[in-house]
Amino acid sequence: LGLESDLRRASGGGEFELHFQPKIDLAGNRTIGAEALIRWRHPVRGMVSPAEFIPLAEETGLIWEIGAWTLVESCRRLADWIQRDLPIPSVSVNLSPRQFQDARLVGFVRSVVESAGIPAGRLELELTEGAMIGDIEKAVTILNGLKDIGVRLSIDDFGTGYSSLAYLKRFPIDTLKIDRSFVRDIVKSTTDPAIVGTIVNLAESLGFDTIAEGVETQEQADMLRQQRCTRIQGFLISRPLPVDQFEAFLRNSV
Ligand code: G
Ligand code: G
Ligand code: NA
Ligand code: MN
Repeated sequence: LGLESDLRRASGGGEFELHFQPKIDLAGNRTIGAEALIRWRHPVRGMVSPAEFIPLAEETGLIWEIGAWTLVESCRRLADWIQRDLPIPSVSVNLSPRQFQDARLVGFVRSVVESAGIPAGRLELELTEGAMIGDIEKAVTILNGLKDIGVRLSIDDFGTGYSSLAYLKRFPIDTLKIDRSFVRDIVKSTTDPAIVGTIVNLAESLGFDTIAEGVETQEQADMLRQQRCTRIQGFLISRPLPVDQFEAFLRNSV
């Protein structure tokens, strides 16, 4: 309960910050984007993980305000990096299910992109399959509304949810993010390389890109490459970094 009232106070934004985790393409060894991940510097508890407070924010409805802050701040950062010529093609922002289903979403994303003055195609939104189950027609309508703005869309944690192939082909998305559970054991598993290969083939057939998340070792990266997944994100490349360290990463990577 204490955490809930603290979160209510923090939701204005003063105690939050964003860290950025690079996404790279092994093919050209280039940074293709970064995922914005929220951090809460609680005045007493110290750093509180989003794994702890995002579910609470969803339950209490505070997720709208927090998500709004994340989106505005991410776009503001991207605008600044573009203006300063830092080599960062895109920034992605996580949307939780309740944000996705909020009637204000499409209009809000449009206005934030316009205010920030960024090309819409350089913003990506990451959604989980869970956000889109239930009313599929409604989900498709929202996704089309977002696509009309020009933002890119990805399905996060792909392979752990419920999206059937019949639904997947109707989603106007760009990228499948292969869940880290398939990456974790890919070196030793007798099944996971085939699962990853199948997701890559499926994505190709449907016209989507793939990226693997949670890549921690070079061996995992090699196995992913064998399955024709060349885009990766994970501790092997970098942990999520505070802004100044992320900027240093970008400068060192060119
Ligand atoms: O950064 P970390 O791995 O600790 O994130 C834990 C969880 O919190 C992940 O599932 C991640 O997607 C989620 N998360 C991080 N930042 C945000 C955010 O800004 N909005 C939402 N909705 N989820 C986030
Ligand atoms: O749910 P989502 O995919 O958005 O989760 C992002 C979370 O994954 C962040 O909390 C981030 O810190 C974490 N993460 C990023 N890279 C790695 C990795 O290589 N290994 C592990 N275990 N977690 C990672
Ligand atoms: Na994500
Ligand atoms: Mn994920």
